[in-house]
Amino acid sequence: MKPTQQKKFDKASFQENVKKHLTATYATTVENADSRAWYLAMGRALAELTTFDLLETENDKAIQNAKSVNYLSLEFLIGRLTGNNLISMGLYAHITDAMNELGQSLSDLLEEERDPSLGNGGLGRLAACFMDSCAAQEFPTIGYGLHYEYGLFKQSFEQGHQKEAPDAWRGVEGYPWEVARPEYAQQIGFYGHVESEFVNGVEKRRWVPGMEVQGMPWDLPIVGYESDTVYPLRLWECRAIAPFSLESFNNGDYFEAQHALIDSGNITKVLYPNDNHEKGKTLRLMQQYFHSAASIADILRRHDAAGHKITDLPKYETIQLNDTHPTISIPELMRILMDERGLSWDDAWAICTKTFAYTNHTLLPEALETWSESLIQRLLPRHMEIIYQINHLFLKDVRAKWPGDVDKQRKLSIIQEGFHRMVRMANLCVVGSYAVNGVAALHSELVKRDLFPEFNELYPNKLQNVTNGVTPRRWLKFCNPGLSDLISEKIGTEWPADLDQLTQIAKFADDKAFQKKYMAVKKENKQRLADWVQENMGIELDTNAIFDVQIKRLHEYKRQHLNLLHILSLYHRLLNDPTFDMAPRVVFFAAKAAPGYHLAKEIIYATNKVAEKINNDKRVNHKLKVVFIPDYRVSMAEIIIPAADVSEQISTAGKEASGTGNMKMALNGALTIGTMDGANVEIREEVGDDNIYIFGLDVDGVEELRASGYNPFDYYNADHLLKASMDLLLSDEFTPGEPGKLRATFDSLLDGGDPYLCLADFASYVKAHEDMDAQYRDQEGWAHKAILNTALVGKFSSDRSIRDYVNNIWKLEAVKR
Ligand code: 26W
Repeated sequence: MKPTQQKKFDKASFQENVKKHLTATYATTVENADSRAWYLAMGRALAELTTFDLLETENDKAIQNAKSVNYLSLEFLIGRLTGNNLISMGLYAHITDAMNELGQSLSDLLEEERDPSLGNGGLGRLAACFMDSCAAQEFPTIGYGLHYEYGLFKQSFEQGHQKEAPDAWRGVEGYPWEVARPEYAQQIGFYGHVESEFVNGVEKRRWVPGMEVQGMPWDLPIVGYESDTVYPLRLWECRAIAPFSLESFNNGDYFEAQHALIDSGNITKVLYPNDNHEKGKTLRLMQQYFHSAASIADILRRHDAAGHKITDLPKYETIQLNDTHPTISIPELMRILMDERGLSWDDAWAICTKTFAYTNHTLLPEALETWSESLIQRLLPRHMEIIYQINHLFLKDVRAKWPGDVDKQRKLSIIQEGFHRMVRMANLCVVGSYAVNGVAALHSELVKRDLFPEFNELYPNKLQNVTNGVTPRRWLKFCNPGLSDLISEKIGTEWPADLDQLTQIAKFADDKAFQKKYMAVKKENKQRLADWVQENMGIELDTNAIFDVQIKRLHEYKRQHLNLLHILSLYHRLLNDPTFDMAPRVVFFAAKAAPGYHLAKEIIYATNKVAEKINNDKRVNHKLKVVFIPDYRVSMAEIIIPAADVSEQISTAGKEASGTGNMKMALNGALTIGTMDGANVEIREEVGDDNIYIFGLDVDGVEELRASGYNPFDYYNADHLLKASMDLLLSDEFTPGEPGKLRATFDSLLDGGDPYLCLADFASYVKAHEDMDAQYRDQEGWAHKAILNTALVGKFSSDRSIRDYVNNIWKLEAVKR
């Protein structure tokens, strides 16, 4: 290992610095400071240490002369930074001690940090794990994102209904880990027109924007695990260019002039809360272009500053597009290369198509982005011209490959014809990138087979797979210190940087003493969660019960309502079948619904109502409880995941691209109940069939059932338990005196056609749960399986994912400092 912050750390000067910040930055005193002020002052003092390394990394000639990856993402769901950075810096124990001497408990101070929730779910959290793994392995990296003023909304429940509130994550004091970089600010244009002139007989086009804003970068430090390398996560904030309108200001029309300021502030005001659903809003396209233009300009600034030739761009920079959200980067780079740098179309295109790579994260049709041609034309007239030209040349290739096949042209065209012409961003990405990848083996196969089969023929080898992963630093070492210590006792302390080493604990799977310790840690983690629930929700839980966990965005395809049907079936059996027995169980949910997703909100409401009744029903509640934890976020996941016995990964086969919560829970020793979907397939390969509970239709089964004409009523009428469970939703059982209040969920499953086949998978899901229940009663057998889950999921470290990107796509090398 390289020298770390540990060696340089000087406790006394650190403590002085904390005290200085208390007074100079936060205007309080050691005597008067509250926990929040202490946390902020400590955060600033720590951030200073990383800023120093950030600048050193930035100025390192070896890094400037190496190839870097630029990870472009509209979302980075980083979670709290303080605890994690302390681990990476190797200073956790030192700071605990230093703060203790100042009369402060580090763990209490860490609780003062608000989560920067700058993402919706899987895609944003993956980007955060990837930054951690790039820095840990010292691959030159910059993350480019947006500095939203408001992150993902805060969720609360009122009489069971989801309520949303704004999330001002920086607080009034600002976020201690961020540093503004005004010297790297950029100007970004919108609207306007295109002019053309002829130079030596060659037409030159030039965009004259009608409005300009400023992109102000804020850097967050991504600290390499136990190394001095710190790479930036650069987040762009949109501001008005001052003086915003000198003319109206001078005319005394102060408020008119302020208008421009208000409008430009809007662009990065708030994160769009839709997950897997595209809405086509103008402001969203403005966010996307603002993000792309600022990031591309910054990449070129660095490239120029290092003294590299523009034609060498692909040698030094690769740009990874996190889904299609930053696609407009492709025509933006073309525009700059041609209109501002004077390159020919062919030279510019050769650079672009060696620089961009694209990751697809979803096959859901409603999530595939298209933008109306007329909107792009108005907002970005020059980019629309470039898109036409890209399409024109691309369709020539299509015609050459499939002469006379008009259907192929229509299907592959970047422009979708129709009354309103639309630009298909995924097609633009595939055409403009040198590599395209899915995020799990099954998903990548479906990308080739169903989404882009013709592209796969046209560009063999462009379509690849990189299976997702999660960072073991945050998702084991930091969030589960008990298990981490137990592992380190047995196999040493190197595993967080080399997760495959966990296989060495497999040999203890039958070691009774180890099993006991392992289960004791699980019990402590369950107690920690139970305490949280008691304190924040007033529900008392028994830690001997099975902790059965489903935590993810609420979406029909993820089938939280199938889980709800299972709960209803248990409730029904407990009340009506005297021969029925079950191990005590607590079913946990945590999930936000997109504010405009009506049915998702109805499912939350139904689950809350069912929970309310069951948790207060003396007849069953020593056996069954249901807890819907509000405001799911990274810091909540850090408490829930280590406490999970059962991990629910129950999407309809073919719908979940990968999942990453499945990996986090298996790593922390939960047994998965899951369908043959996403990365579940690979988790099963790793842990073995005996250590996972697979149920339901697979992709082929789903297809066959649909082809034969799926009718949910057939299942409803044929299965007594299913019918009885569902009918509970129609009665007033959970909404006394008001029958029918939960019928939206019921109706979606019958009259609504059950688009995600919950009823078809119900019986097999119930059976898998019965098998798990039986296994839980044999605690030694359960421990054996849980330990093997921890031991055998090393593959799902995001370090491995990043190495796959590096070796198969980015082709770059680590720079060890
Ligand atoms: C434009 C609206 C929109 C917003 C977000 C469309 C699509 C998205 C994301 C691509 C949705 C998403 O987060 N997908 C998830 O990506 C994870 C990381 O690869 C996967 O593990 C999940 O399976 C996938 O649902």
